[in-house]
Amino acid sequence: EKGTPWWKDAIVYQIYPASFKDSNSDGIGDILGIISKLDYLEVLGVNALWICPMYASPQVDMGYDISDYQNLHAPYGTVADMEALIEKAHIRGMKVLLDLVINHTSNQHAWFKESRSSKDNPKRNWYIWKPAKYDKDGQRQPPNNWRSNFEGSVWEWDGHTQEYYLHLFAVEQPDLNWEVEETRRAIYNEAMVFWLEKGVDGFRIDTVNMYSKPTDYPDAEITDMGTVLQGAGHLYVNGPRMDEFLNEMNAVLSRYNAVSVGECPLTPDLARVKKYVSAKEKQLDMVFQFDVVDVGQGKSHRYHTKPHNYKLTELKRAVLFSQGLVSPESDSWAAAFMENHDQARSISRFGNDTTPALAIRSGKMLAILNACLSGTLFVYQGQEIGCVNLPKSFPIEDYQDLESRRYYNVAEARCGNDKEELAKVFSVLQYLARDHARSPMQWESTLPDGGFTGEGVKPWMKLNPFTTTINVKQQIHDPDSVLNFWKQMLRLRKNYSALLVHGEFKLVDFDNEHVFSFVKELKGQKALIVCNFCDRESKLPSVTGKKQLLIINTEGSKNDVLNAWEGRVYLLE
Ligand code: ISL
Ligand code: CA
Repeated sequence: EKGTPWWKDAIVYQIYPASFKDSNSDGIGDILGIISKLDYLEVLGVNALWICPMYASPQVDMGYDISDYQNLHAPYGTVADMEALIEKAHIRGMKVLLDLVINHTSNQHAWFKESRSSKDNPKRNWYIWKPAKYDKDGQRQPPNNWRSNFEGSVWEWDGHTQEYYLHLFAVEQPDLNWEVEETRRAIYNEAMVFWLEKGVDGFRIDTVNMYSKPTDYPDAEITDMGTVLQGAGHLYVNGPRMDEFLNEMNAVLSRYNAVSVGECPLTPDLARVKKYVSAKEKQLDMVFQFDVVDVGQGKSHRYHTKPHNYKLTELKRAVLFSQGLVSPESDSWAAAFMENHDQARSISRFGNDTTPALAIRSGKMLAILNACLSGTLFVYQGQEIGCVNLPKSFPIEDYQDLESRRYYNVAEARCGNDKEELAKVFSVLQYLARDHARSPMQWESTLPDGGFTGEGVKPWMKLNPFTTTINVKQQIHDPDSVLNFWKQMLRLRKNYSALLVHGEFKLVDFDNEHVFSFVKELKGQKALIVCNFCDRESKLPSVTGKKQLLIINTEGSKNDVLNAWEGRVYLLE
């Protein structure tokens, strides 16, 4: 439709630079590697890229700890390589989004080095410093009981200046102080304008709802017994000055007509989400809500759960929540996704990865579900070939993510000799760890390189051993592959974009715990989507009217009976 911004119909492919493609056989993915795969991405049918942090960084948190916004992590390449990538993507009509990480920097950033150098340094208040508290025994205590996202307190003691600084994530990721206008201006200029001037089309904005903290830093109520530190996310997200900060940032973005996708954890409040993404509010174009990816995760801590511990109706309710943002009457917009670099593989979570045949079938069914959701669609690298989680035989020593490792270490200390308890902890990581998404892209069947790096070269993280059976090379010429099914689905999404991208989403037969069915509707046009989330056959829900089958992921011999993990899309007349 005329006047619709490009990003509404975009299909965005998320790239994790370390693990996408290594062009020079040092075992680490790089920008030239991405350039070498633009053909592949174009043929797949994506028309925008989101590149995870490629900036200079000590890599404590895989680049989400930035030490210089205007340089690249040397193994990834140079600023000139980025300019080449932007240019080459644009020639193909592909947009480029970068990851904007501005809630915190690395502790190696020049700003933090200055800030920590003395209490009267002009940049002292660019970060959040607080004096110690002392308990009744005169012991030094941090200002409050908040637990960081990567275990331990959010407060780190600095012996040099005798104060604590705040880090909601790792110790090496000190939080910037957004209360200071000079700091905000520096962020906009150094992290945003620099890259906007180079032609990037927008940003995925990391932890966008954490900039405005409650200035009194209250203790969190105790919900996690047995530990002093408490999850406090609900206290530091969506704080009092968020609207103001985002309006200010939006003014910078709109000078360049750039799109914004804010990462928005811990926000189950629809009114708050609507305000973030309503066009007239001039805050963000869309946000990543966590409702879908949080399904099956623990409430007080994401890993305090059991594998496959959720009901299909929970997944439906989560999908409905963000789908409700898209309708012809509203000026808000949604982002649809089931995977990213922080989540395990969707087939292993919501499909069935226990046999290759079921993994393929459920992977195609999830492609149907994803590609029929309204809003802007995001696909994570490897999702298009049906990647599954690392196998059970993949040892904890080969997991690389600091979140997994720290969580496991804490558990190991707690469990002592209780090997059974520790095995339970590991089973949750085998199901949910961020590592499952981060092992290198499976281009070919050969190990250890998987076509990701030079033949026989050891990659920075071990490949998923399933690369021998799940890889691009085998799928690209196989008409029945998951890859070719995704291509078909993306084509279908483009051909029926009014319905599939912009249509109104309505659940059908909500209480059904086996079949996920919904109707998409726009201006009298209607589509019906059914997905059987079940190892057994299920009945096709009855919907009145004539149905024309557009696509199915199985032979589909039986009309009103769905095979295990079967998905179908119908046009309704
Ligand atoms: O992934 C999560 C839990 O394991 C989330 O809580 C995640 O930490 C949160 O969504 C913020 O994520 C983003 O910022 C982090 C970084 O580690 C993640 O990779 C990034 O997506 C800190 O910058
Ligand atoms: Ca390399």
